[in-house]
Amino acid sequence: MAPILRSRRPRIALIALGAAVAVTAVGGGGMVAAAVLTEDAPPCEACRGFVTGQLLRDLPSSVSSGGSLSVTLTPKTRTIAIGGRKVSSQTYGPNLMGDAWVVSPGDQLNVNVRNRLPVGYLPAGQWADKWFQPKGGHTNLHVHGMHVSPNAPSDDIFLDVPSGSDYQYQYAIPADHRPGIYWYHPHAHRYADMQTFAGQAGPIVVRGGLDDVPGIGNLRDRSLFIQNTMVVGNTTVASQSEVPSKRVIPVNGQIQPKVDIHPGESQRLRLWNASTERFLQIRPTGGEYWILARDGNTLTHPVRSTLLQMGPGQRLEVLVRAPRIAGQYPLIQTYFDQRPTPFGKQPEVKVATLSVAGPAQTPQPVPQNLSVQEDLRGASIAERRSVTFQQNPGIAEAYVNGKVFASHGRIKTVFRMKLGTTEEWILRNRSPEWHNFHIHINDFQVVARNGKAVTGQPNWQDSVTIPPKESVTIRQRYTDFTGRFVFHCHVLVHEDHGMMAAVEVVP
Ligand SMILES: [Cu+2]
Repeated sequence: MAPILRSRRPRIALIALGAAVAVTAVGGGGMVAAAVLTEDAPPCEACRGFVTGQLLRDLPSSVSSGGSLSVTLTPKTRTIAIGGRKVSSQTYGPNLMGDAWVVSPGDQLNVNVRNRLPVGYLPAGQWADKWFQPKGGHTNLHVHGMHVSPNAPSDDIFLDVPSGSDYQYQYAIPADHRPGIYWYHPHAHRYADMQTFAGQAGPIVVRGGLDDVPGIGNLRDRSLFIQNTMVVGNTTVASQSEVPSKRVIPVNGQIQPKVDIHPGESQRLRLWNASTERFLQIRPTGGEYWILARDGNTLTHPVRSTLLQMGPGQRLEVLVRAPRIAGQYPLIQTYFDQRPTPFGKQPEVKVATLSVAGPAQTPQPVPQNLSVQEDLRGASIAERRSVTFQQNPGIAEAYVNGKVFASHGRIKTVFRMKLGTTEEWILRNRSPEWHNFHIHINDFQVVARNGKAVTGQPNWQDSVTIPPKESVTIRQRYTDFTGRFVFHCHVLVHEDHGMMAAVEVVP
């Protein structure tokens, strides 16, 4: 997505220790300046009342063994800690995010969802309009980005798990599943936004891929599960109830944590944008960054980047090489103008800090060959289709090709794609606001933007940002699974207001 950068930049001051910056030789020919950096990070109005600046904690995880992983999720109201503050919210467990599930290709993943959400619950500030009638604590589960069957008891998001009931999901992960990072969250229509915003979300890691690349697999790896939420008093409130400057961007349930790293050290960062609506454009203020994978697709070659961009739902794996000078280097979410309302203006804010300290390490080369990717740019196209995202903010409706999802309770299947074929879709944003197209089960390759061909290495992802009035062309091949699933905007409040459509892969 195109960066929207405002002119204001934090000031970086080099403070020499003593009269001059002392330069010291380190092992292997690296040089390190014995100095500290300070950074003028933008103030964070929403961070007041939270503990900030703690060391990033590791994610609690559940790890498969012997070819299977069985876990239980119990969504309910409980008291959790966000940034050191005790808060009431509807979560899967004692943290703002659920445990990370670590699995391998070929594993069986079983998830017992025990829905204990309160019936008739609406978070403070949630509009009780026709979209959010307090009819009951409905939920279900989606494994975002995973290539698994869309049919129950696998990734069927049409399924309803009402409050008080249990459901056993069973996901057979194919033996050739792409290694990488994915996530899980509820997908019950009209409830996805409020439940995900409250903390019902968690990471999934499929082993392999980059783990086996020399120069990457041996690095210290860090997970940053980035969410958005808002606290008033001692409870989380609805996503739409206040302006963005009052919302926080928790990372692993912490506020503005520190990622500790040695001068010159390389680390592998796994980044999730598990927020319900934030378009992240994170600008590091120190170190060098290379994108290694996007949405569970390992790139063929790493791509050097000065801005880490992820629409809501997207993930990046990144190699960071720390600066050789010790200091605090904020990772800053740049100003973002998401839509033409006061709710759409999102201020610049620090998300985390790269905290560089300790003995210097000799910088290591970045591996250049990461994977082999399929390229659909030469494929024969069985069908061409058009998807248009539109809105009518006046009546809080959002549309795919002029229709709201489940109009009058009826779910219409808009496209039927033939198993094994390749299709090309043009995705258009006809509204003044950003959207993020996401489709379940099969990833796609972005082949053009605004009609201009995308060149270079194949660009595979499961979600793509579409700026206002722009278009994106994708190609997708339907493999392994028949059945019905959905595509939608991953700004979850748009999905809940109708910007979703059902499709089916047929034999
Ligand atoms: Cu949208």
